[in-house]
Amino acid sequence: MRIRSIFLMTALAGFVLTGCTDDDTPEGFTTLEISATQQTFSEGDGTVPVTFRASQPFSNDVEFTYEVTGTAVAGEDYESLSGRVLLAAGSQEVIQNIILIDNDEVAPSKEMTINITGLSGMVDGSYNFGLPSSAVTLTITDNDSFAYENGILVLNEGNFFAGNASVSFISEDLANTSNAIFAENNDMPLGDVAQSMAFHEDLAYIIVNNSQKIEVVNRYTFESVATIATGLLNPRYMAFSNGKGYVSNWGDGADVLDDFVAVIDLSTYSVERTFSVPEGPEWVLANADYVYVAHQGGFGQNNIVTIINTSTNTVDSPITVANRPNSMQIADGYLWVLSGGNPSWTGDETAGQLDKIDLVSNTVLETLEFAQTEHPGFLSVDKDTLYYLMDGNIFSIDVTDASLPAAAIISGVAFYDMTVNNGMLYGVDAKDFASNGSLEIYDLASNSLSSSLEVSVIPGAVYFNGSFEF
Ligand SMILES: [Ca+2]
Ligand SMILES: [Ca+2]
Ligand SMILES: [Ca+2]
Repeated sequence: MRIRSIFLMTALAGFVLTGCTDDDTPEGFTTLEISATQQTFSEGDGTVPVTFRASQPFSNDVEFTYEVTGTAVAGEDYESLSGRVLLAAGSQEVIQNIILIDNDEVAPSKEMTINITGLSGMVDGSYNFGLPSSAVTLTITDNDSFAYENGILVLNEGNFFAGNASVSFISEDLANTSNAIFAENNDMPLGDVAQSMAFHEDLAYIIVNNSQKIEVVNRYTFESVATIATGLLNPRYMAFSNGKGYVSNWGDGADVLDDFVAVIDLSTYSVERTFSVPEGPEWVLANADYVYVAHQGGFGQNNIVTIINTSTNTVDSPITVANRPNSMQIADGYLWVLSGGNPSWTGDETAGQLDKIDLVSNTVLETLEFAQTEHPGFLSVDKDTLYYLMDGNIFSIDVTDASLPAAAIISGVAFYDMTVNNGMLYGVDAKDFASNGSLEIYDLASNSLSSSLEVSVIPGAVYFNGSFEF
């Protein structure tokens, strides 16, 4: 608005001085113009030349006067300017250098508009200044990023009762690994047994199972935002629906009747209510108004997926799958639930199973059964392909396949967890569960190992930030 009113005043002044009504820049007028070589610069570009030009020279030194407006701040985004630049006698042009400041802060793009306000110091005759009043707007883009903005996050469980859970960050080019980024940025340890991590907007929610808490951090800086330490008991996994968090809790592992899902108010970072659910709620997944809770069974066995309707705040009838549902994914517009079946040590060994479930009616559409001694886990998805781990082998199945694959795509891995992301498979190897584990990255185009990186004690889950998010 300000620029426009100056423009209008200049126009009126021009009219009064000359009485001319039919031409923007009639004969005898002097025009003043400002221009830059381009419109957009990075804050790291250094010096940006801006050219001030008069349509005629003057017989003595004169000065352009100008003002700078916009979101860019003098002294922070560019070195302060005097608002005047000398045009030497006989010259028509002068360059004013704008020195951009390359700071370390992550910030949105800034704009600076340089507007000529006049010309002063003419001693030789009078001049009529014509239109238009000239301004140039520069956009200054940021060149900084948060420490963990682009890369891989590995959650390391740590040992039970050792309080040595941690988060590792691996840089975008895989060249640098920082272990313990939570402790590093918050001057306190993460806690005891980090079970899982969930993301909502710019925040990461780290579920620290045996500390009975959730640490909330900025996912790109890992600086603490809040700790949710009340109302949880053996928390496992978290998902988000209708602006709230849903956390599965075993309660007391020995009590089959006290299991629950805690609802987290994301503005106060507190448990606002709970839903009582059957034993052993584990993996949670949100879609539309539903939170699906897979009941692996805690220390026992269970075979259902509980559905919480987050718009009506009710628990709908559960979906029955096979024993020990351990992972869920959405692919091809359906919910896929992988059940491991009961392992042989239970004395009641049962087969694993993959169920395809309609996300609207919440009914099972298709079931693929494994053999009784086959116990798959870690269902992962990449586009229309599902992946799972079984007996140290990785299998893949297309969402349209009518039967389970006979052959593995990768063999002989020792993964404690895995996930697939953008054509790469990320498996974590907990080794001897005492020394540092590793992140093993496989290229799924060739099904071959592409990188192996040391992380920390008992790596149990892999997540992605920024350019790694798909
Ligand atoms: Ca910078
Ligand atoms: Ca910056
Ligand atoms: Ca319980």
